[in-house]
Amino acid sequence: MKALIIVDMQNDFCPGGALPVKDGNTIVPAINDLMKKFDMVVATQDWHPKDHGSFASNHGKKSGEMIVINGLDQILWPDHCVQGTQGAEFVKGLDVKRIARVFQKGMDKGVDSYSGFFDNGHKNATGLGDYLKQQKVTEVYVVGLATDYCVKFTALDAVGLGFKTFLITDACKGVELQAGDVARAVNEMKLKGVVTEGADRN
Ligand code: VGL
Ligand code: ZN
Repeated sequence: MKALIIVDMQNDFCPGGALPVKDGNTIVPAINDLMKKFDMVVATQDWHPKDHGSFASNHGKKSGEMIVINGLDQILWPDHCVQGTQGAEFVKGLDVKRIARVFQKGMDKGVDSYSGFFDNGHKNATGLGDYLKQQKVTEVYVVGLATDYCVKFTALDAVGLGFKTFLITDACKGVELQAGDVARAVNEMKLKGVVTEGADRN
């Protein structure tokens, strides 16, 4: 069984949002088309409390600065995807009725959670891995936002959990804080066993 994992297709990661990924909204049609080809579609949702430790505003610092939280390096971000806000909602036009289950992440203010499977300290699981295994999923296809953060860590954890893992490159977009971040993320995923392909695969 194959599953499509849609990562963080939320208003705050799209143009006009709090942490916008350039052209983030433009992959919605490609993702909607892909959903029709999968029997199993799941999604992740970044879902932070207002006092989340990844928010620069909670430390009197600027976004982009680095700090250490509970022993883990943390890039500080603008406030984004606050639980229950419009910015945390799935982006308009996404065919949400095809999503079987949504896995929320980033609720613990003391640790960020880029991957849809585990927090950044790999201490707590969201339930996504167990769910996919219960559903007899062996192959996962990862799409969404952002290639160089949540998509990357979701794909790497999928490999670590033993799923055959594909990245559909033209249904992802990256933050690109530093020029080249997306290319580096894709290379790292490939080196660690993720197979990359285009959305026109069949
Ligand atoms: C993300 C930064 C902070 C992402 C989430 O979805 O890639 N990036 N929180
Ligand atoms: Zn976040």
